[in-house]
Amino acid sequence: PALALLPLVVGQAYAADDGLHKNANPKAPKMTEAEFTKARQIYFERCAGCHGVLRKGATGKPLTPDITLERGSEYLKTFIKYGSPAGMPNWGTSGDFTDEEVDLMARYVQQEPPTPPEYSLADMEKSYKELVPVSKRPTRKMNKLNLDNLFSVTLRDAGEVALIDGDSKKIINIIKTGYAVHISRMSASGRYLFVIGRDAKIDLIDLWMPVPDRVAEVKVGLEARSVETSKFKGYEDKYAIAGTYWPPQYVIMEGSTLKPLKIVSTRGMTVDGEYHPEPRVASIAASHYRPEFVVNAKETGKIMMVDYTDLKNLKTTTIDSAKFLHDGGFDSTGRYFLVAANASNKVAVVDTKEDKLAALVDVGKTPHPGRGANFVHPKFGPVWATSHLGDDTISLIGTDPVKHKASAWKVVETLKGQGGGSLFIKTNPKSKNLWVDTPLNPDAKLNQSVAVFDISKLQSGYEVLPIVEWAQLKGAGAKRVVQAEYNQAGDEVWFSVWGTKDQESALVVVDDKTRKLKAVIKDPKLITPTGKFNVHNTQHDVY
Ligand code: DHE
Repeated sequence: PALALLPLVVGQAYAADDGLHKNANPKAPKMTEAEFTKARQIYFERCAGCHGVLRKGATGKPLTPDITLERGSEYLKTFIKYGSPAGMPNWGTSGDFTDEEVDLMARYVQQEPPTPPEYSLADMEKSYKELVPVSKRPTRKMNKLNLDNLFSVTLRDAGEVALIDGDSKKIINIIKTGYAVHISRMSASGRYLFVIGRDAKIDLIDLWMPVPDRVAEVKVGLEARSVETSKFKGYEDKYAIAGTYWPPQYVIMEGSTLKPLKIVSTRGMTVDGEYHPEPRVASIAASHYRPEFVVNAKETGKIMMVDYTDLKNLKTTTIDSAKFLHDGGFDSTGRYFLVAANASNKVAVVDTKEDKLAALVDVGKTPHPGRGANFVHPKFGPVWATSHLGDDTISLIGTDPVKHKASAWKVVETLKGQGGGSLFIKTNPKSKNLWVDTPLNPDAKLNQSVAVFDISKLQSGYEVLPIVEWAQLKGAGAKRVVQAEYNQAGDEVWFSVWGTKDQESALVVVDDKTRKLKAVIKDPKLITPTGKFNVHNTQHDVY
């Protein structure tokens, strides 16, 4: 009927009123209900992560109609199509969005944001499935794999993970998971692998099976990014925790089955004393010093130390830090957790032994460390490093308050990298190299290569390795190098060459000592690889 005839292009008048999205804001550009539904899905898949479901902004700018209507469609379209060096992806020129989709999204963000439904413990219980009950699982390792050197690789747009044997570089299994899996985490024992999709579906994979595969699943919300498992002595493999972006809450589950046990909402006041309806759960880490999870609420800047010894009488120490908490990792001793408060341009340091804020450190623009990189600086002793989305710098923060007190929790040195748009930085205790990617830089030369510094002569600058060129891929479209991960021995570093869904992608393995190409892993099934998690390094927080 009328709806089917409505054009999907800009500027054209709509023939009839029926089929149009009824917006609370009469100034918003018109769109049909079908367009609104499509845009809402694209927004969820591509935009909500940075800008928030309610579009109040965090890593990305706020996109509420009071702001977007003022900017107007043309400005928004340019921004969406070409991106910005400060981290907005170039959705149009990368080939991810067509011109029609760019136009659609420019109009969508001028409408009032729809509020998604809540998600209860009962909803979780309905989705929960123990695919292989504990009683039917192996009682010892049933395969000959060197599990410590196994890699779990996110196949982003396929909704899968690939398990790859780090020794032979062979794919062991490709497992259907939630939509666009975000991270993989290991249980304390190294047996269970947990993966979480953007759609908040968690899959539990048992690495002891003859061919490692899924044994349980649960959906814990509508949108999520983080999952972790209990690691304190006596609680190994006992609990898992997942944080959701929507609804803003976290859930504690039984580690061996994913049975949901306890939900806690994160709605509340920001560190500035303002109510926030959507404090999304960003990174979560398991404390090594106490039976606690470190739960970082993005928009409020609150770090919750959640004690899991008694779920009925839950004790939580809430630490005020800075707004827009995102990703982070431990220092080399495992005592301090350093987390980027990205849009505040700060790194918060939590002492997990004392449950106190150790420091708030000013760094460059929009820090984005992944889990960061720990190494011993020739002059300042142990440091933890982050690169930035918003500028080309790398901040090195001193982490040893005992033997290097004057340097502790200060930026002791700032390095200049290739450019902004960096997401991940990595080294290994056995390496002299510090690797910095720039996948979100709009310049293809920068997003297709990585910079590598020699830790013993940081001031001599960096070498650029043309990772995408080395992969020798067929086909057009964006190809970004993303996230370095080491093998167990610390002598190989793996990169993803992240192409579009319909084009060839690859993993590129570099010899860490010589910085020369060691292997390219290609397979038609390796669709859009992004994050890679080596079992040993993930289990023991080695980075
Ligand atoms: Fe991530 C970690 C959120 C986009 C790949 N990402 C994280 C963490 C959070 C997060 C909160 C920390 C989890 C933890 O440690 O518990 N990421 C978000 C977003 O909100 C954002 C900005 C937008 C979105 O829509 O999701 C986003 N992330 C991306 C990507 O586009 C990346 C590059 C590709 C992909 O697969 O989606 C991506 N994020 C990763 C990876 C990690 C990660 C690989 C883990 C890094 C590590 O070494 O631990």
